[in-house]
Amino acid sequence: MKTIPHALRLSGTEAYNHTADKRFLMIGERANVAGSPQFAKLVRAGDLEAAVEVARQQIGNGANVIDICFDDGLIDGKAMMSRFLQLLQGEPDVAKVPIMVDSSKWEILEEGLKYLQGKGIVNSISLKEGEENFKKQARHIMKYGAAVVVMAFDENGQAATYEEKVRICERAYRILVDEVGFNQDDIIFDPNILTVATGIEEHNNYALDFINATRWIKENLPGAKVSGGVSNISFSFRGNNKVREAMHSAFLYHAGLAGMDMGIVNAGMLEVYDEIPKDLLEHVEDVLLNRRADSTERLLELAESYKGQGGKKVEEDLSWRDQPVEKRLEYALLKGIDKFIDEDTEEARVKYVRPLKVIEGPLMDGMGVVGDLFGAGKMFLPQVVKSARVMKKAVAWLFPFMEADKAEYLASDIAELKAANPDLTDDEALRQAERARSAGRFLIATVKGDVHDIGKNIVGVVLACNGFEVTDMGVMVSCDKILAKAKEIGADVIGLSGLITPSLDEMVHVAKEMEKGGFTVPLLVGGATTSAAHTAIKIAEHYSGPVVHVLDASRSVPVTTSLLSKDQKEGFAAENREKQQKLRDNFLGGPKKETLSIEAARAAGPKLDWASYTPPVPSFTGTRTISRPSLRELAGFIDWTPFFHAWELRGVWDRKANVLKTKNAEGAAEAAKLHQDALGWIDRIIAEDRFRAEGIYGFFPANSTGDDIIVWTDESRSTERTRFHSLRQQIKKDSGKPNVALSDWVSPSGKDYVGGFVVGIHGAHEFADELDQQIDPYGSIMVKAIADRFAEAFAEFLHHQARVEWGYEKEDELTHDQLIHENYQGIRPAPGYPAQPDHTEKPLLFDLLQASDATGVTLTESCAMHPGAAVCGLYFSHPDSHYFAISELQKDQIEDYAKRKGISLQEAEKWLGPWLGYA
Ligand code: B12
Repeated sequence: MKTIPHALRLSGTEAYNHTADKRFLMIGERANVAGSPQFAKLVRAGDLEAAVEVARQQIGNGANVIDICFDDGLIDGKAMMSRFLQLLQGEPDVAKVPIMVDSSKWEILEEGLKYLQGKGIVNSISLKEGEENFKKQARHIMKYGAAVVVMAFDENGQAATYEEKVRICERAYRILVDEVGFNQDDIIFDPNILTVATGIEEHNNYALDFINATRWIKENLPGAKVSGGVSNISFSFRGNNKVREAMHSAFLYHAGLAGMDMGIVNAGMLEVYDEIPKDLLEHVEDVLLNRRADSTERLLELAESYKGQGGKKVEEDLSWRDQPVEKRLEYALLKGIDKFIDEDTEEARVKYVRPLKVIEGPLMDGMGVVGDLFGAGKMFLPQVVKSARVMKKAVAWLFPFMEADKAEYLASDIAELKAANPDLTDDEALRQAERARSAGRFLIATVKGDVHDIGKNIVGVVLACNGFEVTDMGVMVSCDKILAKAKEIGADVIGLSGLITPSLDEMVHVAKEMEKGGFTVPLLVGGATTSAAHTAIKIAEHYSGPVVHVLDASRSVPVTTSLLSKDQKEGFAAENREKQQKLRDNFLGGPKKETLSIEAARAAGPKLDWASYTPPVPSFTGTRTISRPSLRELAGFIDWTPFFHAWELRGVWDRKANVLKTKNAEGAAEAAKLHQDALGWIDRIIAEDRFRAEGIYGFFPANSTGDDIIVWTDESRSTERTRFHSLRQQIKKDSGKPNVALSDWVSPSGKDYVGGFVVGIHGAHEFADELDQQIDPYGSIMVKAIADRFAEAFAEFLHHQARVEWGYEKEDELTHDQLIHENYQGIRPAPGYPAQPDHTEKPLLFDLLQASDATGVTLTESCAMHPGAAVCGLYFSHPDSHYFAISELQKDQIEDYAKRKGISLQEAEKWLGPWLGYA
């Protein structure tokens, strides 16, 4: 009898046998919405013919198998899989090759199996949800006769190390072969190719772990094949194709020697192994094979010389290394170079004998230069934060030496103090000695109920750069914790930060408690929602020490320096008090804007012709959850301008030219660098799966009644499900423009609807914490700033989707630019924004959408959202709807509003404090 040799046997309409004589099996990666934005766009636009063309091109480029994936929050993956596979069957030159149906959702894979012609591959299943599920799925695949990709994942997560990979693959193999009866030739393992050279030590062995696991699988699990997504390996070098291509080829070379059979590969990004320049190959292999402790740094350094140089190497200018150590430290601080910082700091330590002298001497001198240049607008915040990283690293190097030294110098300082004042206790002398050695102790925290910290973190870094000892207590810190800590460390200044209005009340509370507790140290107030006026009128009067509002990080240094300087302190505090008195006088006695009674304001509202208006009807009512949409896709919706503002680079980002439009040419150059860096971070975030985007949106039958919006349980519009409340402008207008409220744009009696949404980006805080531990304040701030951009981008992307579902916008009608600049019909006002400043409308929205269960986004007691990178709001479709601002609210409206909401007047006044037009 003839025996058929073992091989992975696949087919489309034609057979493809991956026999031993065949080389690497190439899986085309471009017909995958997760990996190819172009393919995703075509599919979403319903242009399936062009999408089929993408598959066809893959075959032309040498792919043996086509990977097809529709995992995208906005695509009905199941329906699209069947439709697309059926379409492919009608294209003989495409249908001839085997197909890999790819999804993380079982129901999509199941659907794909029904429509696979010939013998394809299912990508993938795993032990993630336990053995029973795994077996059930494997049996189902076997029934259809397909091969299977098994990811090295189990109930505890993804296999990263060699041991985990081997253990999980062996376990899966034994179940498949021994218990399920799966053909061993049809089993393909994907032991996870993970990114190397990330700067995190645990990642250094990732490539070698994959290669070794491959070898083990091929030697110990008969018939099994090994596959993987190759481009993951090189994500750290995004933007540097020369290095990436070299990494892919070298990786495939070594993984191939170990027995790797196939991979998802972009054939256009492969260098011929033998043609990789020798020094590059050596550095790349050092990284991949983890041959040296400093291989990442060395490759990063070499990579610089291949950037945009068409592969040609340029010599790095190291002439600054010939200067004396003080100048080298200054140069490193100015340029943010940490490559030589340990050796230079050590040299200085030996030279200066005492470690503290190095800090007080060359390091502080260097930071002084940085501070001066920053103050003069010649250095930009991103550069300063990079300098801070170098400073922190130098201090970390000195720390163990300082600990040893501290006891000694303090003892001599204490002796001196006691000689001058024999009555001092030991404790007091120690405290004074420690304090004398610090420029000042600054305690900073984001107040209770608030989760925002980018602004606070920037202030902390900038103050630390200027020699202050900063203790950062993090976010959501209660008043008693702040005050206890201030006492414990002997804080010289307390700084409070807050982004949303409810935080203002918490700041008032802290001021009152400071007064009660007998504090005298200055209180600094900052954050987007704070203002000089509010600080003067509401906070300062409760505390007799100086209370100063600080606009931004640059100003935090001179303010703190003045407040801690013996000579300037009194003068500065007196001037501040005077300014605050003027603000109070203006508020109480200054000219008031003319306002209308709430009745008159309503009468001056817009007159819409509801009788001849037919509201658009959304394609569904109720909610839809969008779980983990592609971050690549969301990145296309990022509005970069606020990102630069967070880094104190003012201007407007031009998306087409990729430049910050600003009069300051140096600022524009810095912004361009920062943007490149941010793109690199986005790649890393995606490659390492750091962020998880979760969102929900929905539409509901609704009608207005006065200034309220009733949301009905169903189309019968008889039972109220919930009610949103809006506030009306009360300032008298001479322009003839109406006094608007959000409810004006919902029909009082027609078949109208409102929508709502909540989106959040999880994972940024955790990643930033990790970076903080690695002494990377730049990375930490960067990651949070990017998460905020993704939250906004997600909100924009979802609003676009909502308008399409609502039927008054087409999928491709507007460009990304138009979307970002809000050139569309309808609005998405967020509770807290100027059109409805009351944050307590958020719990109503969350309840209506059941948003916390669906997205993991929760509300704090101050109605801030957790995680911080989150946005929520309502959708209005009316063509006249627009954004506006509420101010000078009068007591008659607040009384009416409180009644409508079923809360007390005081409660309403508390939440709307800054918008009240009466004292
Ligand atoms: C970007 C942005 C966001 C980002 C997050 C920003 C962040 N992480 O800080 C995202 C998109 C996630 C967001 C969401 C929301 N936002 Co918002 N957002 C902004 C925006 C446009 C810029 C804020 C910013 O990042 N600035 C850059 C940073 C670096 O500046 P900063 O925080 O102000 O800090 C600087 C200074 O204030 C100062 N500083 C800060 N703290 C301290 C502390 C001390 C001691 C000192 C000395 C100095 C200091 O120095 C810092 C560095 O220079 C502002 C509008 C504006 N122009 O300010 C609205 C704004 C802050 N947002 C607002 C609102 C309402 C919201 C939402 C509630 C909307 C919603 N319903 O979804 C949510 C709330 C999110 C949550 N988790 O609860 C309101 C807040 C006002 C209010 N009524 O409460 C604002 C003012 C917009 C507005 N005009 O109404 N927002």
